[in-house]
Amino acid sequence: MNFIRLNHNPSALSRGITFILYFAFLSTSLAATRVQNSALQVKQKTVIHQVNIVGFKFVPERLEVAVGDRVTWTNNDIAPHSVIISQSNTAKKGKEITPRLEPKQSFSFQVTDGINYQCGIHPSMQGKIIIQSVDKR
Ligand SMILES: [Cu+2]
Repeated sequence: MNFIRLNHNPSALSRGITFILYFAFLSTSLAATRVQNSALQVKQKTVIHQVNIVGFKFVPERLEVAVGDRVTWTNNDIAPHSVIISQSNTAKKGKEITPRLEPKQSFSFQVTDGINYQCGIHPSMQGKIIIQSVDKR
């Protein structure tokens, strides 16, 4: 009797297989989507802009970045320098972005908004970080 009942139920079995195959396909698709998303996040995390400090200048003086990018200042000069927010941003004027950087030292900073900055030791050294629009990337 049991044997007959099993034979009479092939559609339930095939429905089960179909379900398993569908589930396997769905998990694979979801996994692929997750890999793409994490690749995108890694790509966004790795954007680091370099500012060279040389000849009592920030090079480049003007830098376009996206929010979340990093800027690394490296002192390749003979004198110590630092980076502070300049007087044009009254709310954060004088706020330290990097500590005092001796020759060959560098410091990395994650950008949250546009800033005008200057050297904390030599105020005539000026630089600017501008937030670029997302569609320009
Ligand atoms: Cu300086």
